[in-house]
Amino acid sequence: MMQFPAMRVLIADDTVLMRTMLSEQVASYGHDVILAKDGREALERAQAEPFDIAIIDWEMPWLSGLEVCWHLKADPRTAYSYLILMTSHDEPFYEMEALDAGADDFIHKPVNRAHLKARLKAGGRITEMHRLLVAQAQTDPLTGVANRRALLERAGEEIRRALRSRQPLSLLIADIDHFKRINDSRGHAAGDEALQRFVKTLDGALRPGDLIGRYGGEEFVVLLPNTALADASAVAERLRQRVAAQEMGPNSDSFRMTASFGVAAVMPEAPGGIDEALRVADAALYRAKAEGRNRVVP
Ligand code: GH3
Ligand code: MG
Ligand code: MG
Ligand code: MG
Ligand code: MG
Repeated sequence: MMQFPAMRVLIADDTVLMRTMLSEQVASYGHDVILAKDGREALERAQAEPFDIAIIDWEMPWLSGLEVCWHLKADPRTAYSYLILMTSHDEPFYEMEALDAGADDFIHKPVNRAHLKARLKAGGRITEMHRLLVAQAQTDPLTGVANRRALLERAGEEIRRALRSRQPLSLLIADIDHFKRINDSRGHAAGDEALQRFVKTLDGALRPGDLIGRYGGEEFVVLLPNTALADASAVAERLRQRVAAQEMGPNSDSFRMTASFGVAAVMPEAPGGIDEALRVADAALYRAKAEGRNRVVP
């Protein structure tokens, strides 16, 4: 049975023997290992792929383990990774220096297996807590989809990906029609349930790479990678029909709900980026409402 979460562990040491020994032990617990043969490579690997824990040798050519710790703690992408500095020095001064440089823990060489295991376990607790906080900070608690902040972050990533792959990227805004009436006539709890059902309906009609985010109260944005404007409008139309056909509430008190959709291209048509695309989609949504709701306007 696994004793801590599966983690990505970066191991930086300038001796092959040490790297081999450490990586064998770490991998035996089910973790993924990333190897670096010196401090410079450790930073390169850390920037290229995120990791949860690093075991860093102090004495290495080019860049010492102490300097690696400084750099990793100064970079927001790795600032909360768990760093274990490793050295054969055993005076208390070194331990102090290590913690001061940003190391979270310290281990003596030669490395005792039980000590390393215990330290990985401590790092595993921090890793779990960090993952939980990141997930909570990105998720809308009512519906489980990305919150506005995470949505905008992901939009930035999707724009970069679309640029690299020269693929189109579109988005749509979906806004439930007369949602206030549902709250007013059936109560806020029923309104909450309707929001959850709405998201499930959208989710069930989208592709795995599409991303739903809660943009406002009863407004959701869907990012559609590899999708040009015309196809995005077709997606929105499919969502509109699914929502309108969905039976809501218990059988005795069933009702239906409709939504209006504004659609816009993000890439390559909107050089103003995500803000511009959201503005265009919002204007389209406004027209969809004005023209009678329960419709898609590109
Ligand atoms: P329209 O067709 O023009 O979009 O009308 P609407 O009633 O849907 O729009 P309006 O913006 O006037 O009202 C949105 C309502 O959504 C008001 C707000 O109380 C409700 N709402 C926002 N967030 C939540 C939520 O988390 N739970 C519930 N139950 N209601 C919410
Ligand atoms: Mg060394
Ligand atoms: Mg409104
Ligand atoms: Mg609405
Ligand atoms: Mg609204």
